[in-house]
Amino acid sequence: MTITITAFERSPDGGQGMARDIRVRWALEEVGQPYGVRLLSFKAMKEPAHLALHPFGQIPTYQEGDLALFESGAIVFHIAERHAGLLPDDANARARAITWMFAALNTVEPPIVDREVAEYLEDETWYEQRLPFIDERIRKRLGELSGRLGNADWLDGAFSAGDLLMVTVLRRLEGSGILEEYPNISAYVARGKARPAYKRAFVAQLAVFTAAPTA
Ligand code: GTB
Repeated sequence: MTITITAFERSPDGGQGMARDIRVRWALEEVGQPYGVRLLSFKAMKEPAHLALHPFGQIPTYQEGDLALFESGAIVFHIAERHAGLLPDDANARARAITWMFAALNTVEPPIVDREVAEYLEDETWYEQRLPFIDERIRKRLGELSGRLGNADWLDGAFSAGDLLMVTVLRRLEGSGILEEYPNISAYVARGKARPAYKRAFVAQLAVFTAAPTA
């Protein structure tokens, strides 16, 4: 069955992997599933046709036959459940990998998103005052994550959907200088980005913005 996802027609980062369709693209590449992409303008995302798919008028969405999903974490989970390669077979190892998916989205991502909201959407003076407190919360989480990761390649045994989400969450800190304070986390993110499936996903997202316009 054909899989279609949605992504930004224009992204503020110009397709550098920050928009969350990168998670879905990466998961589909890891499991070897072809997919199509429907690009949306910011206006189209808020129109009834898209709101029927995504109640909050955002990307990414995922359609496969009569199944329509939204929320990048739920979509990655769905892909991981339906195809081999992103979740272990052993029931306990699988439960732990799913736990890391939730940890990435519910525990590590919130203070990182807070930083972006403060930087791009809030008053400048307010941002300068808040930044040290936000960064302290981020460093607390990264310190804990770094301690757990130690010298391991991945969070719990083989690469899983938990790592996929965690790497995309951590990537959001690139350019802040914070990741570099944790060499094992920086190496972990680099390992994720070095995976052939990630590279294919990245190139595909970037191509939306670099492809020559059609006449
Ligand atoms: N919880 C949802 C999920 O995980 O799917 C969040 C989805 C979401 O935030 N979507 C954003 C969106 O559609 C795009 S990813 N925003 C439009 C809107 O809300 O109106 C967030 C994002 C986009 C681009 C950059 N960038 O260019 O740097 C960074 C983050």
